[in-house]
Amino acid sequence: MNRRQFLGGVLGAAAGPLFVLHGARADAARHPNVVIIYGDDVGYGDVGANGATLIPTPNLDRMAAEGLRFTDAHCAAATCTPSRYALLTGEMPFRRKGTGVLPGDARMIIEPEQFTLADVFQRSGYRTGVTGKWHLGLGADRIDWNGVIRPGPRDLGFEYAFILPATNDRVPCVYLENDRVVSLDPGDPITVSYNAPIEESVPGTAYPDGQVNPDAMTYYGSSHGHNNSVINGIGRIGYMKGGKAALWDDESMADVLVDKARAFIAENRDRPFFLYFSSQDIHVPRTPHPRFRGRSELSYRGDAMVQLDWAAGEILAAIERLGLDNDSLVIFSSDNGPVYDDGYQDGTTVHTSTAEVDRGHDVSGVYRGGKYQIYEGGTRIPLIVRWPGRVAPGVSDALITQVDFLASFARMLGQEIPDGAARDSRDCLDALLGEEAHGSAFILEQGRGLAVRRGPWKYIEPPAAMKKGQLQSPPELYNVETDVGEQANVIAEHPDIAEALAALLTKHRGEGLRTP
Ligand SMILES: [Ca+2]
Repeated sequence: MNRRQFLGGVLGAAAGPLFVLHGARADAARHPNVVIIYGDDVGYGDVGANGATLIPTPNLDRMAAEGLRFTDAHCAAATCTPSRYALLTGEMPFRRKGTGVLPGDARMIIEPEQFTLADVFQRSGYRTGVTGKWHLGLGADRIDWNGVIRPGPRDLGFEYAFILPATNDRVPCVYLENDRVVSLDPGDPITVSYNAPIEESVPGTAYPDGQVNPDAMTYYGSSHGHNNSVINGIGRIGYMKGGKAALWDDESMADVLVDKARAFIAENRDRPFFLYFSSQDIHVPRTPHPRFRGRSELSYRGDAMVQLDWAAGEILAAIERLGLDNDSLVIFSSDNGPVYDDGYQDGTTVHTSTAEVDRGHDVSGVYRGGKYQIYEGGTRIPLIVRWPGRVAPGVSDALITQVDFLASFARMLGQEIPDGAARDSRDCLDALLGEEAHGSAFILEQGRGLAVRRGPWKYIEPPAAMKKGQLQSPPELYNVETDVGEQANVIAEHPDIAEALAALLTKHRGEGLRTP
């Protein structure tokens, strides 16, 4: 028994009676299953229920009609790795060095000792699993892709893990199931490099180098930065050798992940489970299965969204088929705001992040900007909560951030958060379940710099200059109720409000948001 298992046992036993769900029916037989269907780079405006008209998302629309749809929900940060770090740890990523977008061979950035969202469930007797994109690093040092790869998700409270190590545009392009590469031929060992091409003398199948041989990128070309090893005709970030039998097939990735999710749900039908279904859709390279091609009017990006909608529908159907509908709280959300061209010539006609609309489709809806940016489009993402018989259908304008999920589910399950852990996670369970309309009094948003939202106001601090001598952008203040598109910086008119919000931001740069 390692330290983690020991702690789990002690804390689990100390938590006392399991069912202390706020307002729950006294005859409730069990904790609800919790499934987070996590889209990747899905914008507020990519979902039909939020206004998309050129991408059909019937399953998500049904989920919204049967559940609670949020209009002011946020991921913690405007890019993948930091946002996912916050979701799982309840800590704002700016507090920890090394939580930027990670290369595919990075060491794990969550320490095994850290308390996680998965721990909340595991310590409450849940079966816990993750299927899909990980992108939080693996291992403690240099990764040997040919052996057992730990620490990993199974050291963070997930019993079962079937993952992409990083992203679908980064090597190695293989699945890991419970700490090992799936279908690896030991005679074709995997080597990964993020610095330079791998030398010929290194054993293992060689793949074309997209910079030397651009014709090898037959699926579609790179528009920027995706031209190292070419796998399945698609240029990737980083170099790999070996592992030919283990390579994933991009176009069947959604099918594979849905199959794993369905199996996990079926295996655990008799006890509460937590599933973090972390889809690769609609991150680049967007490679929807051929049966989804042409289903939207927006080429690969739109079709990948149709595929994600299908995946959400399959998961809901699996839950319904097992008779678990009323026992399952299902969340749909996204890890950060949307992006058009993100490195491939995949039919997206918008190539700059400042343009808002592609062929009549505005990925972030009425909000400004998208992925990477501090404006609302960077972090204001779709959030739907569906729990039939428990969460009344409707629309909520509550201010919500995913960093609060950990404390919210901890309260739902009567779990104590250990001292010093999850220090930015505040309990927003009542808002999540639609029993409270306002949500958090204020939240932080993270892009390159930080912003704070309180009431109608949003203050954006001037980000630190990237280079010496670079022009510092001025601070900004918006009224996001009257100016939802953040067009008019009114800082000159309201210096007092800006000052108060700047002080709030400074205070919480130093201390956690969950002050005792
Ligand atoms: Ca993302």
